[in-house]
Amino acid sequence: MTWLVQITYNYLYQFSISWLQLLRRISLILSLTLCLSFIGAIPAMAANSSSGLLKQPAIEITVSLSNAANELKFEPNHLELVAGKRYQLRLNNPSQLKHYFTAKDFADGIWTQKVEASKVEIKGAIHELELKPGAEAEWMFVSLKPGNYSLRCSIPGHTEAGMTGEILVSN
Ligand SMILES: [Cu+2]
Repeated sequence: MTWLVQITYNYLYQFSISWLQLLRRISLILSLTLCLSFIGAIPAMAANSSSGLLKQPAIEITVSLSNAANELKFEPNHLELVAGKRYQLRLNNPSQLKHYFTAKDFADGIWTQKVEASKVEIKGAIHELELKPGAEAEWMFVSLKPGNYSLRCSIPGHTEAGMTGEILVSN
């Protein structure tokens, strides 16, 4: 009789071990899947953009980098965008100095369709644009990630002189 108990016990013990291993495996697979789907979220949003978000008419925004009086400021220096909308950001530099439109964190949270400047079209990730005196550029993008981002001109001394701004992307 005892041997039967022993066998049953062994069987149950082994069964519970393999059950535990199975559970562990399932949770590992689950967390891996969650991890992968999280990593895949941004490209998935971008892929979504190509079908739906990119078809919506672009909202035009014009920003001047400095002005004819060479004042070190963006005009306007406060931009308000809405996540999931398509934008055409028109940049121009009416001054006699070169300036930068630098907004790295903002650029990380958008999906750039293209940047167009003097018959050249640039595609891919863009974080900063340099505009020489009299230059114009057009940045087409879809804003994705809500947040409050800082904008600045990265020419030495310009940020310090107040050539800064903020870009608010709301939900
Ligand atoms: Cu500047």
